[in-house]
Amino acid sequence: MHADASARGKSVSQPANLSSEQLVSLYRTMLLTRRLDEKMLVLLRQGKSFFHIGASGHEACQVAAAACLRPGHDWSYPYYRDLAFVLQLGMTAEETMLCFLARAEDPNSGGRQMPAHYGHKKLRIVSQSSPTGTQFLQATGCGLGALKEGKDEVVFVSAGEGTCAQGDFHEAINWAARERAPVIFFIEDNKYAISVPITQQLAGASVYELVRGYSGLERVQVDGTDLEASFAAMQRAVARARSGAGPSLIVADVVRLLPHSSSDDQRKYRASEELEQDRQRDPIARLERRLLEAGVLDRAALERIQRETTEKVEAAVEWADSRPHPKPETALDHLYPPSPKLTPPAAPDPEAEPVVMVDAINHALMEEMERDGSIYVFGQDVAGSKGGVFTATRGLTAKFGEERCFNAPLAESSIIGVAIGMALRGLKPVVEIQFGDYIWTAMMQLRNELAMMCYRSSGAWSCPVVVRVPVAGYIHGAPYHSQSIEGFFCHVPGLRVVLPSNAADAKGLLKAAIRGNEPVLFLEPKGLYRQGYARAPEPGPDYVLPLGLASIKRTGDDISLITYGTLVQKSLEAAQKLAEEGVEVEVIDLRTLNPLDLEAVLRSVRKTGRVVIAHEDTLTGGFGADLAALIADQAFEWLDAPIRRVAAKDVPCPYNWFLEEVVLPQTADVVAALRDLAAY
Ligand SMILES: Cc1ncc(C[n+]2csc(CCOP(=O)(O)OP(=O)(O)O)c2C)c(N)n1
Ligand SMILES: [Mg+2]
Repeated sequence: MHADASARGKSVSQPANLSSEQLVSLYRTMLLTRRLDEKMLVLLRQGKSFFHIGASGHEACQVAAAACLRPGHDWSYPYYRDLAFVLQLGMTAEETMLCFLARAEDPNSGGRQMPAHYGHKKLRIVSQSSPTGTQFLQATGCGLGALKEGKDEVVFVSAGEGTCAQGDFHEAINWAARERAPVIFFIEDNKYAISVPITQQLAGASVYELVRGYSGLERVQVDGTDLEASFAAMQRAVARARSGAGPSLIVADVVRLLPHSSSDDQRKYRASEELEQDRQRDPIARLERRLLEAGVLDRAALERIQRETTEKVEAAVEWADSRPHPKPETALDHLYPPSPKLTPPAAPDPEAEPVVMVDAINHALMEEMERDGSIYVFGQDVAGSKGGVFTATRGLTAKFGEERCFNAPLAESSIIGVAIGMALRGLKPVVEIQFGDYIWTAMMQLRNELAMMCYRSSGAWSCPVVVRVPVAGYIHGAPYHSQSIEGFFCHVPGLRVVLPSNAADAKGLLKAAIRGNEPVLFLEPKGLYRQGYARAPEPGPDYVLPLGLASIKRTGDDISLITYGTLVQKSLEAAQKLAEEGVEVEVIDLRTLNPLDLEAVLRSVRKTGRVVIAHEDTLTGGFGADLAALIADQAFEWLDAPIRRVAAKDVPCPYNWFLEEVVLPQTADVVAALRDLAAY
C-alpha cells in the first residue's frame, strides 16, 4: 500500500490484523460472489434475465471495504460491480438473485432496474442508478449531513477508474475535502472503461495522480487483489473519516476477469496475453494459496467450503426463481412518495400588509426554517449578508447560522447532488439554482436521480428536495438570463413543477412544497419579484397552498384563457380589453404545471367552447402543446374553434429591448389571439 506522505495523516504499511476466522469468512463471501457471477451467466443463457455485469476479479478489495463498515450505521453508494461488497455488508444471496431475476420482493428495486443496481434500505445501501458518477455528490451530501447532525457515520462511495473522468467526481472531492466530510472514495481500477484503456481516459493514466491537488484529501494506492492490504487501507480511511479528519480516496488496483458486461466481448480489444496476466492475479486463487500456506485451511476444508458455496447458490436461485414477478398493475406505483394531504386554506386577509414576491418567498423560507430544524438552504451567494443575487435568502444565515444557510461551490450539479444525498438521510434541503439558464449542468442529477429515486427503488427511497430557480424574462436579461425552462421539466415524470404569478401564491405554494415529500422544482419569474402587480397582502405563516389547484383570476363565458407565470398579468390586461369589446374571457392561472389542475381547465372549456393558451416559453414543445392536446382529447365535443397558443418565438431571447419585445409574447399578442378566436 502506498499512502501519500504529503497528505494529512501518516503513511502506513502495517498488515491488517485479520484473524483466521475473519479470513475464512471473507473468503467465503468472495467465493460466493464468484459462484453467483458464474450462475448468473448460466441463467442469462437460459433466458432467465437479460443483463449481467460481474464482480469477478474485484472481490478482495470489495469484501475488505465492507468488512470495515458498520452495516445499517454507515452509508454506502456502491456501483454496479460491487456484488462482493453488498454481500459482505449483509445482502443475502437470495436477495441478489431476486435482483437478478427482477422479482417483486427484490429489496434493490423490486424489478425496476437492471441487475446489479444496488439499494437496500436496512443496510443503508442507497439506491444506485446507471449513469456513471452521479453517486459521488450524493455521498458527499450524505457525509455533510452526518457532520451537520453530529453523527459518527462514514459514507462509502465507489466507482471504476474510467468514471473518474466525470465532472461530478471532481466536484464531489472538492466539496468533501473543503468540508472534511467523512467520505471514502473507493476507486476500483481495472484499467478499462468498457473498451477504453486508462491511458486514453485520465491525465497521467492514474487516478492517484489525477487527484494530487485536492488539499485535505488523503490518497492511498493499494493492490486490490490483496485482501489484507485492502483491509488495512480501508481501516485507515474509516478511522480517519470517523475521527473527523476528512475524506480519503483509495485506488484499488484490480483485474476485470469478465468482459465489461454480458453485452461485451473483451477479446475484441484486449490481447490474450493480457487477459492471461489478469487471470494470474485472480484474488480468489491468491487468497486460497495464502490460506493453505498459512495453514488456516487445508485442501479438504477448502473443498468443503467450495461445495457448500455451490449448494448455497443453487438453493438461492431455486428459491428466488419461485418468487413472484411484480404484478402488472403496480407498474405505475411509487412515482412519488406519499405526501400529507393538504386542504386549501382560507383566503388571506385582504387588509394584511402587502408584500412583493421576493419578500414573500423570503418570509416563507424564514418561517419554515423556524418551524423545522431539518431544513437547510444552500446555493450560490445565498449566505451571509448578500442573501442571494435577488435577496430571496436575505437574513437566513444571520438568523439560523452558517450551519443551515450556506454557500455552495459554483457548481450546479454539486448543489442538486449534495441536496439529494442530504434528503436521502432524512434532511430537508431547499436549494437555489441562481438562474434557470444555468440549471443544465445539474440536469443529470435532476432527471436521472432526483426525479427517479422513488420509482426506481419501488418507494424505498425518496428525495424531498425543493429546488428554487429564478426564471423567465422581460428584464432585458438576454439569452442567458431569460430562459423559461418549465417545458423541459414537465417532461420528467417524478418531478413537481410550480410556477407562481404573485406574492401570496408564491408564499403558500413554497410552504406546501417544503412540507411535502415530493421533489419540487419551484420556478420563480424573476421579473415579478418586485413588480407592483405581483404584490399581494401577505398571508400568515399557516397559509399552505396545496399544489395542483388552479386559480380563476377572472370569470367569463366566451373564451377560456389558460395561462401561468409572467403571462397572467398580460392575460388579465388582454381580457379587460376584450371585455370592452363585449367578449367575456375567463382567465385561469394554473399555478402548478405538475400536478396539473386539468379539471379546472376542462370545466371552463365546457362552458366557453373556445381556448387560448398563453405562456412565455417558446412555442414548439412548450407546455401549451401538451395542454392543447389534453383539451382536444378530453373536451373535443365542447370545442367550437381551434385551440390557439400564444408563446415566445422559437429563438433565444435577445438583449436589445426592441428585439426582446418581438420575441417574447406581449399583451397585444394575447389580444390578437382572443379577437381572432372570438370571430372564428
Ligand atoms: C454517464 C454515463 N455515460 C456512459 C455510460 C455507459 N457506461 C457504463 S459503464 C461504462 C464504463 C465505466 O468504466 P469504469 O468507471 O472504469 O468502471 P468499470 O466498469 O470498469 O468497473 C460506461 C461508459 C453510463 N452508464 N453513464
Ligand atoms: Mg474500469
